[in-house]
Amino acid sequence: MKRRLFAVAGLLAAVTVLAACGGGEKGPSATLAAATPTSRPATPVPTTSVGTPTPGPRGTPAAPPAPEVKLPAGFAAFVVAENLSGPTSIAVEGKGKVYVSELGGVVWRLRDDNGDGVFEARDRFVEVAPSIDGIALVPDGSLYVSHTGRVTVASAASAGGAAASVREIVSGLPNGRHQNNGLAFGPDGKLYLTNGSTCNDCQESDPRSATILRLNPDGSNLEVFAHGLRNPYDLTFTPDGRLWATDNGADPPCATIDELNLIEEGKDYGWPYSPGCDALAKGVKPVANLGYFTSSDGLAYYDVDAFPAGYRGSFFVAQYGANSGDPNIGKRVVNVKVRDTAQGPQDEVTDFALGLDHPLDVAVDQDGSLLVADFGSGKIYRITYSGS
Ligand SMILES: [Ca+2]
Ligand SMILES: [Ca+2]
Ligand SMILES: [Ca+2]
Repeated sequence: MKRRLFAVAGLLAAVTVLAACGGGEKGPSATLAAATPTSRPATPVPTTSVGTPTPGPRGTPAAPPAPEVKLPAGFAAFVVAENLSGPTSIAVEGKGKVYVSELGGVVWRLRDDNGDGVFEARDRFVEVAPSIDGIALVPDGSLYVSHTGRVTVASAASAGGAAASVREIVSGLPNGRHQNNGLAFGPDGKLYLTNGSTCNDCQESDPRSATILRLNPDGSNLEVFAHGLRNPYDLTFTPDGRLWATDNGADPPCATIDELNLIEEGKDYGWPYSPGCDALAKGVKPVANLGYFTSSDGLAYYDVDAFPAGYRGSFFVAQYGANSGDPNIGKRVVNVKVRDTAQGPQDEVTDFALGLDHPLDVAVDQDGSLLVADFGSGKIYRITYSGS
């Protein structure tokens, strides 16, 4: 394990700070955690997602339970894939197939061919230039890959499991301390892409920095959809057509909270926050306060009923954690319930899965279980609910 982590660290050093961000960059030192995350598209966009989850069998995976993961009563976690080198993002295809990206540039297509809930096989689907921080599937089986400054499309897997062809549709996006991360298709058929700031706290010169971008699926007509987002990481549409995104708050000296935001066209989400360092002082206020230095990254909307009723219509957020190493910050998955009121969306954030080692993405699988990509351990966990 350590050896593999060192390998990842070496890779990250090579990729430099371009990868840094989402997360772990919150502390003062440029450690492995600092140079890591940045991630993920998610899930249930009914009109566009191949992997739109539907309720299904709720069997327990044929894997040993993972007691290190602490969950609410009735839930259990299982390791269903491992030995991944810094998994950053998950996209569910369905029928036992899941794509997982590694920071270094490889995307694997994990297969559960015997339907026991464990991915016992994997195909090397495609390799692109590092660092991958988001992937999204479209119904024809093509996979959109977000990696430093670029978006690459890999067409559906051939018989051997590899992508049949690869083409780059976007290049030259501004990047630096952060880069382009998660991506998702909207109900309008457009591609939405997060693009982080080039710095911790500065005035950007390129209007595409610190934004959510919108573009055509072929890469044309790229435009700024929303701005003032320091490092928007993952985003997802809910069935009502609204767009939501996580955003990583600033490091000291202008430390600000991580956020869940409701993203609307043309709106300013407030960053940079100095002078004053108040994330609530200007721009659209966040829907949820996800805490200081948590590196709130991967985002999934839970719209099925395999979990108890209270979870339907809520969000799960993977919190990578602080690069200060403080185990009490992040390193967990939180659940965010959002309720619409006359005063706007009101939130309730609660811990869901503790004991993780730098989780970066979450995705709802076809059977309603929750998959977690744990960057630090190189594992994919499946979280199920049995009620007992
Ligand atoms: Ca995601
Ligand atoms: Ca299996
Ligand atoms: Ca904000």
